[in-house]
Amino acid sequence: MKQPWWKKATVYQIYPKSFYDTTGNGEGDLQGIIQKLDYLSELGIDVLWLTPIYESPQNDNGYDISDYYQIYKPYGTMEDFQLLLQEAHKRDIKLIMDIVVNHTSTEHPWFKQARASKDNRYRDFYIWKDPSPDGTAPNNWKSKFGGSAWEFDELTGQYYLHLFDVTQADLNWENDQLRHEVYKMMHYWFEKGVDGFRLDVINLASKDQRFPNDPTGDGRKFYTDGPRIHEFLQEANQEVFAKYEAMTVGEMSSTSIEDCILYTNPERHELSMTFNFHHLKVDYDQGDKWTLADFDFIKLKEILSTWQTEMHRGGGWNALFWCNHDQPRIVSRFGDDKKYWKQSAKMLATTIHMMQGTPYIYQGEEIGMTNPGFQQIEDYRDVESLNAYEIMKEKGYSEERILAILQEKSRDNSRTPVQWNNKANAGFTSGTPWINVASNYKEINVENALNDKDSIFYHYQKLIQLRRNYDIITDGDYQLILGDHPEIFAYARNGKNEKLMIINNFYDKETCFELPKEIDIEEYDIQILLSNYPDSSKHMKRLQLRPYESIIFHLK
Ligand code: TEU
Repeated sequence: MKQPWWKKATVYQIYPKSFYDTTGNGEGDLQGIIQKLDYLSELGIDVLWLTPIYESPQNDNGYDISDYYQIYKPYGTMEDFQLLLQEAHKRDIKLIMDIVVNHTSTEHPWFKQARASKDNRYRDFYIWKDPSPDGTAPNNWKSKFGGSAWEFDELTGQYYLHLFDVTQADLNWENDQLRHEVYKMMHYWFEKGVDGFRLDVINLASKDQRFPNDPTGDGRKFYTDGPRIHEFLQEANQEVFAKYEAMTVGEMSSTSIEDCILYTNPERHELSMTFNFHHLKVDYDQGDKWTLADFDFIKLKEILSTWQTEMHRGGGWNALFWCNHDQPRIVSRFGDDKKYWKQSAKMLATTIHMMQGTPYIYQGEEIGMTNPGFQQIEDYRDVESLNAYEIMKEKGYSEERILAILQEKSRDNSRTPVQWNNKANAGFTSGTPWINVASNYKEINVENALNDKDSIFYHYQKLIQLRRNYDIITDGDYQLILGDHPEIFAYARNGKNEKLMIINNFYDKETCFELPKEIDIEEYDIQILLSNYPDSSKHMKRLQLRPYESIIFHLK
């Protein structure tokens, strides 16, 4: 069977607001992306994922859509978009759009209509409920951005559901007409020539219609991977995705492996692949994001390995990633953004890129951008961070403690402008950037990366090439090695007559790797494909690994 094209692809995520500004208004734009396509070509990526560029009041930077058919004006026009698509395709780069259909902005005309009266024909496009008998919200479900998930609307005396911000009202996927409006909109973008979609929190679209109270939780078990979600995705696939050679990646919040196998096994005709976030919760204390904790390295290995093995077994497909616009920068998080900045950024890249799945690089990751370390609340822009700030204040946390938590956890950590060069505003804009540039831009920037043959950029470039040249990266079995080792993340990828061994030191001190006896390497020739030190040893049986040392061996 012919393999779908996206199995050997590497995706690059663009957060347009922070990518490159050509107008001087302080926000990036579509022309800015066009101007940087040659740079992205040089990196070697196959697909661009654009986070939402539609008309939006931007309360959640575009994840609150008020018109699915228009481009957000500060980003440019539909002509700019068409040109971007054309220029990307010219360079053999595909483009996928971010589709947000769990909710719309409350500024969307559907919601404005729905809100107007109980018998409006759009009323049922959203989720409205009467107050509880005691006058409070219909149930205790919580918004992911803090507080209740229900908002009372005076005019009609009912509450509407919002799993995110109060300006992001959840759509009612039980309504056939709504679903068909969604499919119609998806066709519109495919007809324009896009190559697929990233579907925002799509596994939250089907709610338990009893809307029960959740005495021991926040409600998520009643809408995560909900009762009809697989049916809805099969319908979307049949109505839309199957008609194009589309790549679809579902963003799955708090999902399970069992469900992700169902979402992505090709026989099910749902999606191409899924994002899950379990490996990025290993630095949460008691499951709470707004805490400071070291990351649990053993757990990290366990989670990533289980997803590797189980998805493979079940015929599913993983999206591989460390970074996106919701996550702090990985080099600041599981690496060392000071002394071993370069080594640790490369090590982290190798660890994730040699797994089975489709890897994603988030803008700036390829040059080792770090968290900005903002010092005051005024520097933050993100609705989630600003809400969390208020909630922590109410809990009585000191200003100092809150700022320390935000410095590690805020989504704004990844949203600072791409650092292009060492000039004003890192060359991102000639105006005032919508969010401050990280102060290390004089050292960490694209220009420096391109001028340094040993840069993180060229390491990513090589990883992308390796994936293209070695089928075993796409097809091989995954095997965790020395799972209990407190410093080393090692795994093998096993093919028919060959093997890859990926050996990574996750810490800033030397450690020793000893090859377990049961792994027989005698019959193979050993070659190093990539390492982050110039002189790594080929003596795989016993390796003295330097801080953050990372080596890919090919055995044939
Ligand atoms: O994120 C969904 C999501 O649940 C998270 O990754 C979220 O940022 C996290 O739970 C907060 O702690 C998606 C988008 O990626 C995000 O930017 C949007 O804000 C969100 O959906 C709502 O559309």
